[in-house]
Amino acid sequence: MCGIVGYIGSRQAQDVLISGLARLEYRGYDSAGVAVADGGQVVVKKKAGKLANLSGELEQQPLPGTLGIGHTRWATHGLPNDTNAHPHTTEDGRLVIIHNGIIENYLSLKAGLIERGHTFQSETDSEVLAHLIEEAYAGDLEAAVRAALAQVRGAYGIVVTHVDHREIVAARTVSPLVMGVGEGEMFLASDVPALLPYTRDMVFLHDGDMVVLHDDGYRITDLQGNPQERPIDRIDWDAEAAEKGGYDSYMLKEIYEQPAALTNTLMGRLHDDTGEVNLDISLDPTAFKRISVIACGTAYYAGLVGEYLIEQLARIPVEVDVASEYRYRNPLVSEHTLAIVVSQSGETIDTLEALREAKKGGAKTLGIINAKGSSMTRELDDTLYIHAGPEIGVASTKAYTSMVGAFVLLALWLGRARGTLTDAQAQELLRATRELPRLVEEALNPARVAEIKRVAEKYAQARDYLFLGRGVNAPTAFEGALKLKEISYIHAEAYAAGEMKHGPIALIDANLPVVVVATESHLLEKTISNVQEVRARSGKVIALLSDGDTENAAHADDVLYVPRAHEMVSPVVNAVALQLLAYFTATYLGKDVDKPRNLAKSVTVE
Ligand code: HGA
Repeated sequence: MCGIVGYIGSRQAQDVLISGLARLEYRGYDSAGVAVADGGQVVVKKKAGKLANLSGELEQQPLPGTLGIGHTRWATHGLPNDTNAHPHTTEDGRLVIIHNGIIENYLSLKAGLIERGHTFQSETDSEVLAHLIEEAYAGDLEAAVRAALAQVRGAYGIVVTHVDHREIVAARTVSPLVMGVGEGEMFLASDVPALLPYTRDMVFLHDGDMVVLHDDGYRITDLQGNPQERPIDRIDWDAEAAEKGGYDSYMLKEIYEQPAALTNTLMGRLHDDTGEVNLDISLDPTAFKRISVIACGTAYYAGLVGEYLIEQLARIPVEVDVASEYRYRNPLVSEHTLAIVVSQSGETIDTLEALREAKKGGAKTLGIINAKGSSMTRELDDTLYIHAGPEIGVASTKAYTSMVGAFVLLALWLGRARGTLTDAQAQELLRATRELPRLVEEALNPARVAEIKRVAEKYAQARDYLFLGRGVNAPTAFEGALKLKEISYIHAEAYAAGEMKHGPIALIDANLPVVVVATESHLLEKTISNVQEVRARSGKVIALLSDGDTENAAHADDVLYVPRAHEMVSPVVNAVALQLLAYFTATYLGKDVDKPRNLAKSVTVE
């Protein structure tokens, strides 16, 4: 999290910083700040709250200068106020830093610095970096940054400038940094969309890289000063795609992008004539005995769908772990384990560290990931990219359905390779999978969307919600509840429907809307029995039913019809209706769906 932008060249730096930060605001919006260098001075302007607070002031009083650094913050240490906003400076204001990450030993470093006469302005961990660099500075900024970083433990993407140098020095450990290469100008950012309007030539810095940027070039070394070669990748993302494109919010745009995102996930990978799936990965599908899926948040729920699919179709034991638990529970891993990490950004620190834990135990590793060139992709044996395109809305939508799509492909691939699926079964499932983009398109048709909006508004004043689902759609219920919580702040619980009677049934009364995923499935009758149990306690049933199921509609207060899909792929189609339910509830309540409170995307702190 935290958005970082740096610029050196001939443009007005302020313009590049503000436009870049606007594209990164999903990474944090507790405060925003810039520092712009002009001749012999660096001027800092920073403000608590969203970027608009700062950009409004800068419009009135622009900061001239062609070198600058900027930051949007998701606070970890210190309140989200003006003082704790980045950039941070030394006492004399001559050296300026921005930082993404956490300096874990900052308290002891700070105590030492105070003893040696430094005064601190903020409560952040980040400020120690400014003072440490100043202490090590003897005319060579790069050397001073290197010496300071040798003293810190933790995660950082750090960008530094000094009044006496026309250069920017940056370094990363764990937190991401990408460099944009222009003609006579250079850029830095924590993510690609910030730079797309200026350049498509990007260098993804690796863990432990340091870079010095000048107007006409750059030099990469490791933290010890040894030169490093990194390729320049040409990014084919459309800058338009990273913007809202006419929708009210990124989230809504991304919901509507799902047919295209799924097409990209599946493209070139399905061969229905032979029943084969081509994933272009080198993994030996017969070389392991069990699978550990490791992820956080929405990606974790995609992993739960994956567990069901892989166990059903490929008959391999799968367990799914929350990454922050996995990494500290001394997991049982061997060379017969395949660890699958799932992450939109490929930067989620909990998942990255869990991946390292799995590798230590000898596991083979595979990632289901969206962002190319991200940290995880460099440490994995194989990556199955979901190709969903940039996801800016903090609450994941298209990345979720594409992750589930990727698990369908993986389960089929494993099932074929391990002989658990016949040609006929594989062909049927491949056909069903190929249908997904069309079915999701159909799930988004205006009449259905209007009905979801009506139901969302009808129950928008509810204090709590309950979501239920069974089998492969139990995780659909979990993800539906998470989406509602994230963006509308309504308390929502989710349970496997059969589990309701073992506890949560006590919550049911006439004020509780209960969303039941009851689409076509071998468990449908059992799910309908659970619906009856809710009705018997006066709960309000909102049923997700397959098109044409008028019989079961009679048991529900409200029905959201979704296109009929093969049970194994139905979580993709069903998720869309629940995304829209959350979306319309939140917008009706006046919430900012793209920047829900307390949340940020691409969580690079523990
Ligand atoms: N620890 C710093 C930076 C926080 C961060 O990177 N968030 O994602 C702070 O609290 O300002």
